[in-house]
Amino acid sequence: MSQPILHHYPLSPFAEKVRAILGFKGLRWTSVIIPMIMPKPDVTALTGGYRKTPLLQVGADIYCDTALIADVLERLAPTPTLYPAEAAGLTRIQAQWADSTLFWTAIAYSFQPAGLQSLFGNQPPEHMKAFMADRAAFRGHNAPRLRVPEAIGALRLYLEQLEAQLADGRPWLHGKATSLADFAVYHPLWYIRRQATGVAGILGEHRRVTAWLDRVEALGHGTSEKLESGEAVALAASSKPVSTEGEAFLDLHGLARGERVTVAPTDYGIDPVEGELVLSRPNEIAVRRVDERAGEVVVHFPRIGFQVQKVA
Ligand SMILES: N[C@@H](CCC(=O)N[C@@H](CS)C(=O)NCC(=O)O)C(=O)O
Repeated sequence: MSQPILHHYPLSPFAEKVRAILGFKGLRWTSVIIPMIMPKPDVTALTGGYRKTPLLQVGADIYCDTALIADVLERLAPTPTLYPAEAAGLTRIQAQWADSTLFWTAIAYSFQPAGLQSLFGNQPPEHMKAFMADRAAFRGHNAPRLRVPEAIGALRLYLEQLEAQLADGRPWLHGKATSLADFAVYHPLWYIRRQATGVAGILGEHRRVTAWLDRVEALGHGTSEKLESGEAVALAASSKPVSTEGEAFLDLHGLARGERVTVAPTDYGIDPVEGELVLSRPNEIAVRRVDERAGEVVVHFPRIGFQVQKVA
């Protein structure tokens, strides 16, 4: 199997979650830097419409959403595992909470005036305007919207709860072994930590949490080499997707393998991807599509958080 390619940009929290998992697993990977806002022509050539960050590409297979990307990296490098026995079940549940509730709380908290200043302070004002307009469209009406006082109140409580989770001196959130929850809880707090002291200071009041954040950061990002996004599209075009023939097919929609469908996130950034449904596992769905530039690709999604619709 070829080296995994991460499509990402430095400031993306969800990308940081994957970079840290790559570091934990000690993997070699290829880094493709993509734009922070639309348009992203090379991303959509690969996905057919999905625009969220990050994406993982392995040849002509494109994996969307970090919940699935974590499982793919686990398949590529089973040890060290993201799912140790002592954390079984709970680690995925805490990760789901962190990727939704904690993430949107951290975003609302970071977008207070002092946070925006430290994120965009040294860039031209048009840049922040374009970013805010892009994200308003991206969020639509479904992403949670907290005002700053509610975000501060919630964040304080969540940090206290995490501090309590670490109170017995355990190094990782679920005990002696690192698990998926460590990476999912880390990335929203990493985003806050990068900001000016006034904003990031809320973390310093929680000593066990900050020591744990240091431990996750110390795992690093593995070893990467750079590639241009156009070259990644060409690489997809010259590769063949992994065959899905003969895989058990879980039918929840009254659909047969090969039917034309759209797959779209149910929360925000809901741009649909159209193709032939070629994979339907309990935890993963995938469509095959043919793109002018990327050729035949299979685009994979986790089941949770996505909806499948038959194309009329
Ligand atoms: N559920 C998705 C969430 C990804 C997400 O919201 N990513 C943000 C960046 S951290 C994003 O896509 N922002 C808009 C963009 O990059 O165009 C995942 O786990 O990958």
